[in-house]
Amino acid sequence: MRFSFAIQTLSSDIPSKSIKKSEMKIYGVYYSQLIFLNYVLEKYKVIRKQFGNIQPSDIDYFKTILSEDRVLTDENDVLPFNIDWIKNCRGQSKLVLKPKSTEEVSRIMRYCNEKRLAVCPQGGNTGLVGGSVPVFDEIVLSFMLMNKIISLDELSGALVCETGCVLENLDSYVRERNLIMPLDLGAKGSCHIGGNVSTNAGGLRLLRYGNLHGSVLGVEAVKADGTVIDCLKTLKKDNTGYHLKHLFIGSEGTLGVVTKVAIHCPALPKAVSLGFFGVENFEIVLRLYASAKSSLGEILSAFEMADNDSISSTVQNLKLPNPISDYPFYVLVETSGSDETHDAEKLTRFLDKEMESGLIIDGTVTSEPAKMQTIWNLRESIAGAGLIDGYVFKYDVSIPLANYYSLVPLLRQKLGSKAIKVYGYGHVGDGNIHINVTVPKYDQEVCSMLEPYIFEEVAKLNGSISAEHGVGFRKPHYIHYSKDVTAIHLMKQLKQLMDPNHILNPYKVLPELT
Ligand code: FAD
Ligand code: 2HG
Ligand code: ZN
Repeated sequence: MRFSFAIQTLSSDIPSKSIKKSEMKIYGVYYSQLIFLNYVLEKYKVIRKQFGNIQPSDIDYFKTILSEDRVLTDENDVLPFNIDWIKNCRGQSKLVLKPKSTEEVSRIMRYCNEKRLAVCPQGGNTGLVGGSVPVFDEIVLSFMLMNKIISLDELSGALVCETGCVLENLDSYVRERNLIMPLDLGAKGSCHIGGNVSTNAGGLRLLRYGNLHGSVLGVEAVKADGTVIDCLKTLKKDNTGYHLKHLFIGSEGTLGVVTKVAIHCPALPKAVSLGFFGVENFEIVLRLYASAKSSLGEILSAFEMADNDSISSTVQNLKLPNPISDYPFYVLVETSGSDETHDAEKLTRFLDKEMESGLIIDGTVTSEPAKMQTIWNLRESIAGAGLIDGYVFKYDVSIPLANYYSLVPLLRQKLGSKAIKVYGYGHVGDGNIHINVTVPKYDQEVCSMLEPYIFEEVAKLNGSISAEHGVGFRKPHYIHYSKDVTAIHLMKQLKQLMDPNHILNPYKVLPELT
């Protein structure tokens, strides 16, 4: 089992009512240090739309649907739901609702639609593009209490569960029954399956099991007007008309609220081995990928890379061990199969061959769970390590492999001493690189040097400005770098059809709707 990145849960950090604001901590950071987040609206120059304002009578109505303890209005209780994981976005919501059933979600949505009250659906709040937190006073609809497993067909692997189940809990549950979840990510200890579906999360197993458009068998969702859409099938094949479930996969809470998920869980691999290698340059990373695909074939389950700054920052900032010495680039290769001796031998043969060829300078191969965990933990912790430096500009792009790493040196040159570090790491097997730029604190000048420059460069290279984290609040005005005007128009028409009052997750995904 891999470690989770140590993300504090929302509830553990919620301050008690008696505590002074200056002493309050959100995600382990003092409130006073979060004051800069007040500037989020100024930073992004967004204007509140003509939604209704929450009245005391609305709160009273919600209390008739939910028990009183599931209607949060106290400023201290609501604050953590307003702040995103990278502390870039801070909303101003005054109300958090915690439904326990689809019926409650439906009644809430019907009422909000009638009153034109805007809603921000929130899962584990680990999203990295500001989509999970309100911008103004949208009502936060939190799914943390919708966390029941409904059924598991151990033969077909079809798992049906409520939207707020934490990914890691689901993985532990199905592992006990010789299955695994088809996705895995560093945020697994906190993210919800509904959040994963709503973002079409990728992660570390995508190379092997494909993306959620393939693994999700069905969803139940609630439309903006409260209508429950039942597409909760567990069949692998069902060609009766339009595949509506896909509308909810990756639409980031703008087309509907996902309330239940049916997902296909593959068989638990009997043998897993992991290699961690040091190499001289990025060209070699690509040559190793080609070689791994051909030598390891069907047992290759992950091929990840990280540059030196990614690993050294993580080692230094989080005091984690690096099992090998210092190298310009690192490659992580995982195999998953059914025969331990055969699979480990294959990986060792690959290592021997490529050490002899000179592509790999140093490396370690292991099948020991504790050692594999140490290596995965190092890789998964890169995302959070940069936050220790102050603030991180995060870009999540896919670029055809020949130019996969090309933006990192370009950005280093462009930013010079304005950045503490610029580093690149990611899912080579999926053509997805994460570029992180760390600075002491959020800086508008650095932001303007990065955006839209980075998106222009990605477009020139025929890439996508978001490979897995989505568009959220941070990128709607850049979506045209990856979507043609006709596609954006159709997306707007779909939004109009599904949510005519635009109350669901406003200011997110789509550029200005009017
Ligand atoms: P949230 O952050 O709460 O919400 C994300 C979006 O989905 C928001 O727009 C929200 O409105 C919407 N939403 C949430 N629940 C629902 C619902 N039930 N119905 C409708 N809309 C909803 N992402 C990857 O793809 N791959 C990775 O490898 C990866 N690694 C990560 C590692 C770390 C350490 C962190 C912090 C994040 C990582 N992420 C990764 C990003 C993030 O974890 C994923 O996007 C995840 O799927 C979000 O799930 P969540 O439950 O936290 O959703
Ligand atoms: C990962 O692959 C995540 O580690 C997070 O997608 C990437 O934080 C990031 O930039
Ligand atoms: Zn990723």
